[in-house]
Amino acid sequence: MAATQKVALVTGVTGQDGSYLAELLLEKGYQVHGVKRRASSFNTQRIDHIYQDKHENHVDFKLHYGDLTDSTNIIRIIQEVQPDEIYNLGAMSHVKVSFDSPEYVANVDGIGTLRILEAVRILGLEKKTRIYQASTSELYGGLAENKNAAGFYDENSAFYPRSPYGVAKIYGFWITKNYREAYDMYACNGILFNHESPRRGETFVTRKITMATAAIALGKQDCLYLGNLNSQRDWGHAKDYVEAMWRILQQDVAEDYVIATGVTTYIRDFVRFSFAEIGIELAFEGENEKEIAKVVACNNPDYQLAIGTVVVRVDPQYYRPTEVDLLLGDPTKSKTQLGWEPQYDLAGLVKEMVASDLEILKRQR
Ligand code: NDP
Ligand code: GDR
Repeated sequence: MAATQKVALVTGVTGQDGSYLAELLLEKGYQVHGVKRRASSFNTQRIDHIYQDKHENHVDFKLHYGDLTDSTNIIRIIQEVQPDEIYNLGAMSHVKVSFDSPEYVANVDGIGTLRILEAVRILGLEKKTRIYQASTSELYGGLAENKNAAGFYDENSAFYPRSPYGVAKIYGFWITKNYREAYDMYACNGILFNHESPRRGETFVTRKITMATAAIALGKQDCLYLGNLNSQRDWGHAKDYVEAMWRILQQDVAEDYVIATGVTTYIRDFVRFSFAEIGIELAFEGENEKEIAKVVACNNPDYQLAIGTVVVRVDPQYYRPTEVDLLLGDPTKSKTQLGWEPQYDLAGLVKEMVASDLEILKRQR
């Protein structure tokens, strides 16, 4: 390792963001250590392309088995790695699933953050190691009265989480801020709004939609069942958002930042945009559980669907006990202070996701 080479530790490296962040840090010349969980089947698909054989002379990407529920393991890894930067991305990140396993999500997403901060303190690395905490727009809970005068959520908006996930993440947010203030640690929250990519987990709504678009086009699926089509999300591209994470840790002063696009879109419209990518025009009709989407035009000779075919239905099993209706973030601070500028818009994101899912499904054929 070169004398000046920076060392980063990434929890959640096998996830969507962890994989893009690891790529970015390697490009920037870092030595990157990732924490992966032991699983009974392979869980490294997103990082296999950057894996380096341990037997090679110079290895910049290393994996460690670990779990955010295990303090001793976290302390040992941090002691061994002596990181300049820790990106705590590991989490049970599915909002709907958090209603089914609320205690687990509190342990991983809430107390897991404390375990990282305490490990750094126990090891006396407070002045060496900078910490990024993956906070989320779910902290705001979509409460209308908490938006700023312009109608956006920003760094000063009040929180009102609406799920066990959001409540666990609010602990992570405050404990990060508290350690910064109490022990003068460089520890920051990135309050990231939804961000997606071809590597998004298949049960999150965008990927579920783009996968189904491809599967329906190729005749592998008849209908896509979704939950609440009326919620609105501020969707960006994960590649842009990991760049913001890195920038947050390169400032002179540790602060918290909102990362968002400033544009919000209905789930229903994401469905429309996704099918439009393969030349299929949809019309929605009906309300609530009875809402459906039908094909009204088919402009692609490769993907012929009969006019009138119902391709989307609502299944209330996907509704959440409490929903976040609308998220819209104000990225002014991150743009001015971090110089962060996203490269993708929603159209580019949808295009890339649909193309990738078509490729994947065609290969499987
Ligand atoms: P993913 O769900 O794709 O990845 C989560 C990662 O955390 C995976 O590597 C997973 O491992 C790991 N993980 C889960 N449980 C544990 C545990 N007990 N100990 C250690 N690691 C664990 O999430 P994203 O990449 O989309 O998100 C990254 C982070 O950013 C998360 O903290 C998420 O809550 C937060 N966030 C995400 C946003 C988004 O829109 N994507 C927006 C705002 C915040 P495995 O692969 O084994 O399951
Ligand atoms: P979210 O993302 O809850 O915002 O959390 P998700 O894609 O799961 O849901 C977005 C919205 O779509 C509605 N929806 C459905 N959602 C899923 N998953 N499946 C469906 O079938 C479906 N139908 C409608 C949901 O009700 C919701 O309103 C994501 C995660 O990445 C979090 O970790 C992160 O913190 C936040 O984004 C910001």
